[in-house]
Amino acid sequence: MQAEKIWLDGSFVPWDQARVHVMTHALHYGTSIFEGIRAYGTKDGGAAVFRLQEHVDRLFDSAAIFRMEIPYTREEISEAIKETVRVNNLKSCYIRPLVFRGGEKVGLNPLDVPVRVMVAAIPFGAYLGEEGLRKGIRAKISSYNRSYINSTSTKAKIGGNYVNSVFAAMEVAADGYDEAILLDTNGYVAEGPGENIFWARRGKVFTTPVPTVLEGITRSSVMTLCEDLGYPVVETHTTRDELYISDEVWFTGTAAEITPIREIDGITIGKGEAGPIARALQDKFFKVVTGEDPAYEHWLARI
Ligand code: PPE
Repeated sequence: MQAEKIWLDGSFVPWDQARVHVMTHALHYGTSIFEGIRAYGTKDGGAAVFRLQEHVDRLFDSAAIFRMEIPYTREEISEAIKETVRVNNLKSCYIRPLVFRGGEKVGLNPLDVPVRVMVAAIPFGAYLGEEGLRKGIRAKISSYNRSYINSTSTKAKIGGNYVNSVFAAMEVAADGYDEAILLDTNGYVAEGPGENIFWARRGKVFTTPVPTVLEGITRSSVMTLCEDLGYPVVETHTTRDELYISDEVWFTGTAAEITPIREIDGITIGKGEAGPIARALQDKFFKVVTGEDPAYEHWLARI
C-alpha cells in the first residue's frame, strides 16, 4: 500500500515525508473528516474518477457539520484529487482525501487548531476479497449498535465516528466472519462498518433510510441502476430476521463496491451465493465505472 507522492497542504511531497506531529489534535480526538473515492481504468486506456463531484460535495458537507473550514475551493480539491492519481501513474485506485485538525493541542475544543488537508491515492483491489465479490461474504450482526443519531453525526464522515465501525469490525473478525452488520439503537438494521446494505425479497429491493446511516454515493448510484433494471428501491427499516429470509442481501460502498452477502449469523441467504439481482447490478456497475456505458458518462471525471 504505497504510492510515490501525497498531496499535502497544497503541494506534492514524497510518501515518506507526509508526516504529522504526535501531538496532532486529530490523532488524539478523531477530529478529522475524510472521503473514500475510487478511480477506474477505462476501456480507452485512460482513467476516470467515479462521482468526483458528489464526493467533494460530501467532503465539504462533512466539514460544515464538523465546523471545519477547508482552506481550498471545491475546484482546487477536485483538481488535487485528479492530479494525485496522475502523478502516481495510477489508473484503478482508491483515493483518500483527509481534512484534519493538524495543530498540536491538548483540550477538546478544536476551533483554534489549524486545519490541514491531504489527498493520497493507493492501488486497491476488492475490499472484501476477490472471492467475496464473486461468491458473496459471510457477515455477522455485531453486538455494537451504530452510534445513536445524536451521539455524533451520521451525515458526516468524521474520523472519530469510525471507532464505532472498528469495534464492530474487530468483533466479527475475531469470530471468523468477513464483515459486520450494525443495528441502530432502535434495533433495526443500519449498515456495515463501511458499507450501506440492500436486500431483495419477493422480487422487491430495499435499503435502509438515510437518517440513521451514511448517505452513500454507491448507495444512490445502485438505487439508480436498480431502477434501470426494473427494481425501484424502497427505503425502509427492517429487522435482522428479515435479512435472514431475504432472497439476496448485498453491501454497497466505494471500497466494497457491490459485495453480495451469502450468510448472516450462520444462516444461509437465498441459495448461499451471489444472487441474480446483485450479479446484474455488479455487471452494470463495472461497465459504468469503466466508461463502457455512455448513459452514465456524467458520473465520470476523466483524468
Ligand atoms: N456507510 C459507512 C459507514 C461508510 O463508511 C461508507 C463508506 C458507506 C456507508 C458507503 O458510502 P459510499 O462510499 O459513499 O458509497 N466507507 C468508506 C470507508 C471504507 C474504509 O475502510 O475506509 C469507503 O467505502 O470508501
